[in-house]
Amino acid sequence: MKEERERPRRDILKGGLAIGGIAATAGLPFWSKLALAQDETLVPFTDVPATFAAPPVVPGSVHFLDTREVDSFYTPVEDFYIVQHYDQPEIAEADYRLRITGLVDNPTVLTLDDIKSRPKVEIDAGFECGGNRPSVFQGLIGNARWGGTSLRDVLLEAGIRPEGIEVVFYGADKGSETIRDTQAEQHFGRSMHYTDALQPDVMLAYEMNGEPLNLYHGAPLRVIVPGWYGVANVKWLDQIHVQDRRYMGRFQARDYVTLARRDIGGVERWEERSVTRMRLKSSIIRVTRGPGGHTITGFVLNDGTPLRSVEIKVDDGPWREAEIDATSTQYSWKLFSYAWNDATSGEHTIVSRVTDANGQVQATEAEMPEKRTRWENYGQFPRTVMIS
Ligand SMILES: Nc1nc2c(c(=O)[nH]1)N[C@H]1C(S)=C(S)[C@@H](COP(=O)(O)O)O[C@H]1N2
Ligand SMILES: [Mo]
Repeated sequence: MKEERERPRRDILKGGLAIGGIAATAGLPFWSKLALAQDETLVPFTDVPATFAAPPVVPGSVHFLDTREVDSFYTPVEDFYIVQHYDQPEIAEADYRLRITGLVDNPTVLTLDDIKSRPKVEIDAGFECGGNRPSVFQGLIGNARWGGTSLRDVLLEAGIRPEGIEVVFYGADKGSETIRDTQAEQHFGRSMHYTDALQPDVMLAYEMNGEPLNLYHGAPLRVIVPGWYGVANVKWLDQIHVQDRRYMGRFQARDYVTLARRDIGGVERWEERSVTRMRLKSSIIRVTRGPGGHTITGFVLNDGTPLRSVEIKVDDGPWREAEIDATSTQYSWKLFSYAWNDATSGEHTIVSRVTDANGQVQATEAEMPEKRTRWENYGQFPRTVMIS
């Protein structure tokens, strides 16, 4: 628990630059190099069609960001991607209730004030939609500082009974689902094994980058599971239910399910597996040109395992090490930059790969197990740029 609220770093950065008036970026922290200086320009990707544009934030629809424009450690709330599968319910704070039900010793109903009066925690967490992919140039991403309270403490007070193994999170948003010939109204729901739900970093968040959570991101309360794909972060949370068996809702058991060829105890099978922890992934998102040369920037997301390196390859050249933002935290995204000082004019293919502290290396798409669904796209993502 943090005693004092820290301001998001981008605010500090703005203030610092205004007062300091520092001209060069040398000596400044990594993230301050991201904002384009006057003498810097974006180098065009030739793999991005001229017509490509990030959709505006419109009520009820999906939004992804233009990753070429990422220029801060914290994604501004107005740029952060938005995904939901049903409606966007508007919940009056005064009417809000969080029900904790099922196999608990103390079933509870909490108001927003009850939740806010609990000890506050803040955590930097970046995540991507499990459906993030090259066709949107990885725009279903964001990194924010989340403020809220510990889910673990709430669950411990409710007292999960010995037979309670599955913790289900329900959102207030609803839609109609058809299963065979039956139609039923359903609320968005996701579940976790109780050992995952009791991990100390899982939180009930009511703030994003120091502001109250807005409608699009799940006001007034959502789950944040650091290190997991976005789908775990249930928005408009209004019930937590503990049960003694698997939850079978659509977004747990049928959708957000990866179908991939795997070795199952020595037998090769098509395995269906729910999207959970983020897989080790890096991607290049922008190239800039300044007086000193070119800079390649990208991001890394994973489950929180420390990283060993990020490397860049230009055309058929060797892998060369990039610099990882040293101020990144365990569950934030990790931005990286590479000083591409020997760029020659013409079109080039550039790609990144990340290696974690366990020696796991981000593979190429061709090296990965055969996969039949769009979920969990984490192979290397080659980009093409034109150097003038
Ligand atoms: N209640 C509810 N929560 C939800 C969803 C939803 O449809 N309903 N979508 C999930 C998915 S698939 C993602 S990727 C994230 C997106 O969170 P964001 O819109 O704040 O970026 O929310 C998750 N939480
Ligand atoms: Mo998602």
